[in-house]
Amino acid sequence: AGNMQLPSTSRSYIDGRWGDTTPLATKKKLQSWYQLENGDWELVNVLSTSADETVISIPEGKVSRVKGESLLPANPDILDGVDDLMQLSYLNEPSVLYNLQYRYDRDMIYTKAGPVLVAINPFKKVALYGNNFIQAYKDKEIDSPHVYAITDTAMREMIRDEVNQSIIISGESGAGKTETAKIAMQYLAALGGGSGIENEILKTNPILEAFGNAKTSRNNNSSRFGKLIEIQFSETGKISGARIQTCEMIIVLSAFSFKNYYLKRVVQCAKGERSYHSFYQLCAGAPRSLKEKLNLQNADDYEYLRQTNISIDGVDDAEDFRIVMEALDVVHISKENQDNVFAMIAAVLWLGNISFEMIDSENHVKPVEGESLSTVSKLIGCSVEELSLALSTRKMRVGTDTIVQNLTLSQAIETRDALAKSIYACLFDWLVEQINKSLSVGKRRSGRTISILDIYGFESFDRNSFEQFCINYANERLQQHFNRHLFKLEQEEYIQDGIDWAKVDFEDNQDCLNLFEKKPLGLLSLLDEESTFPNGTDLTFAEKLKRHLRSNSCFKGNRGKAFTVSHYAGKVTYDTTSFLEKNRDLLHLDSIQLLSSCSCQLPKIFAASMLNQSEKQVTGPLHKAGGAESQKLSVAMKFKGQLFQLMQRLESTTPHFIRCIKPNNCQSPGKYEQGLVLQQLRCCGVLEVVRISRSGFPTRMTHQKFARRYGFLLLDEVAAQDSLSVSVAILHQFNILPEMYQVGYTKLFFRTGQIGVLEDTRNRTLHGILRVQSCFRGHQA
Ligand code: AOV
Ligand code: MG
Repeated sequence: AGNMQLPSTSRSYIDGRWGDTTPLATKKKLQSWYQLENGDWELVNVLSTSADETVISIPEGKVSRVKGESLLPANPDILDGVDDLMQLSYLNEPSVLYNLQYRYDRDMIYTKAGPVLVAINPFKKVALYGNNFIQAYKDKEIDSPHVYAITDTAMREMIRDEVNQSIIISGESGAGKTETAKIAMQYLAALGGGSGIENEILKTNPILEAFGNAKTSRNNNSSRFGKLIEIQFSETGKISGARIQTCEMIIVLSAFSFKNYYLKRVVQCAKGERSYHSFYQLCAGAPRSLKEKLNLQNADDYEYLRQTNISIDGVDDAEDFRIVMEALDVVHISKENQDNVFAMIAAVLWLGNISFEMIDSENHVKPVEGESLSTVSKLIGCSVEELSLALSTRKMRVGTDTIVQNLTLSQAIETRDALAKSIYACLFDWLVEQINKSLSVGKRRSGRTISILDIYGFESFDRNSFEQFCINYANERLQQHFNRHLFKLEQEEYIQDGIDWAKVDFEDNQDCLNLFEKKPLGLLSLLDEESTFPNGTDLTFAEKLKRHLRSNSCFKGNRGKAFTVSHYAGKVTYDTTSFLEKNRDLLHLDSIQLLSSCSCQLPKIFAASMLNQSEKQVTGPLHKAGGAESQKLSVAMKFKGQLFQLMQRLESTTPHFIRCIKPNNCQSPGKYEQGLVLQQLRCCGVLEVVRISRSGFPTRMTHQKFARRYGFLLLDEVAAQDSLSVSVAILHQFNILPEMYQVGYTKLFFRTGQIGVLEDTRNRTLHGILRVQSCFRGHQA
């Protein structure tokens, strides 16, 4: 069979060009990278090299003598700004950094790293989007890396392989994930357009952002929830590519909201941050009639909001409110329901203004009667007395008796804030549910889907709490998904198919995941156990961890209440302060009962969903002796459950990865900080991916599929009709170079880019055939 590659051929695909760490002294290259004291790399000219020193000239003309090892080879000028890092001859860190910066300086914010798209946040408008670009990417007139391009690939693969796709977007806070997700949605909306649903899909963004985003110190529009948007397409013909316009789109949103702890910002904000946009938008933008109906004041009249700056530079909350209202119309949220939503926001704000007064010498309190109390009761639909009672007492069951206990000031404030947070949390979930209902009304649930995941990236701060603990755990799982997909599966598949492939080591983070998930001695189990102990404290929790997890290599106990986890992206030290409280997520039963007795519709729905949740998890907290609190599933366990569901959904898809990079910490355009970028590239495994992808065969197809797909392009009859022979004949006819592919037992393996040539020919030929057929039909008629 000619020059067919036999599976047993022994070759090393890691060519000599991986000389990243080869000391320069052994090379003849004239330009190299020299690391400055601040850690940045600079391009220098090499004047001479000898066995123990190298003479270089730095751009300002200074000449230095340095050790050969301190230099790394630079790529030739001709490779400046290549659009796939895989094309670089030298893949050392400075070369990658330089290439990305070269492009970034020219507003080319997207670069491929093998199969992964790297996106660097421009922090300004760049002329890369809109209908002309969408059309150009669709018609393949442009092939430079872009969110549009990767989305187009997902679309084509969905149709070609009949497999669901996912676009997984990750990166640090402020790196551009949410914007990137919107750009991908824009592309899908444009391609799947026609039915009007595409506009509805896009309008979900301003709504979700109003209710789920807030200003943080790192991002003025930071998403405080993760979201998975599943867009459904109707069945399409088997012929790929052409007819995607007819696709019907249905959106299924899953918002992974971080209930309790992120909701803290409803009632309390840190310096330089703000609560959720929706509060400020309502105060600034509500029309007069709505203002009167809700007894709305200015934002700085509300205790929950006045703790920090009310406005954000360059943001017009009143205008944004109009956009949200319009969007609510577009996604068919009725005017009545819109008013209900606004009433709930106002109720939360007014709750914060309720203050308390002493009623006895034992520190017991009751709410001060007045505007705040009466407005809240009106907004949720209960009497002032009922509200007052719910905020100042707690019913306890002792045996068969119920006793009423008065609350102290701190208990009352905690009860009030917990109620505010739960109302807001329920409101967000309810809204997502309404949007989902409205967007999938009467639509078929068959066909394939593309899911877009926009989820908080790895976080490591000076002080890390329960929030970071959960977020980083989620990222650990996603990283495993990424690793598995790109490295493990790849390698296993080569081996399984008899392809000889130099083994490549890759980071496996299973140990760290075990640290979190192992039962009964893992971080999550131990946290839950301690949360249920009445005497458990943050300190006893920390001590427990140190006692049981000492032997795990990813764990280190620190002094006092802290512990350190070695994550794939680096070490993070967590402070256990408030861990137990945040994990318990208690809401007083009295508050739920209050909501369920309200005459307004939403509070009743919220109460039902809270009860539903708690009853499912713990049998009858209502009937337990002394059970005055509704014990829900712990936050960490709920989070783990959601995460597993998410991973399960992703497992069955072909993933496409976009890694967003933040070039500076000041949200300003044009500033590219090498150190910051490098750290992120390392965190998300981009460098590793390039190395592995280039040395392997990322594209693969079964013999059958290959023969079926391209067989009709064969010019000569093939003697044997089995798919292997047909495949080999195709490879020959198209002169695919032997080093560009391998033939396995069941599959063909190709190096990056090879299958594109065949696909183009196939598409051109198919279009030719279709044109001939339609001419022929026209002729007949
Ligand atoms: P994030 O989603 O990754 O952070 P965003 O998508 O909100 O980050 O981006 C932060 C800001 O960067 C946006 O508000 C824009 O001003 C700017 N930006 C991002 N991408 C682009 C782009 N392609 N073109 C122009 N500006 C852009 V967080 O949600 O905080 O993790 O929780
Ligand atoms: Mg975001």
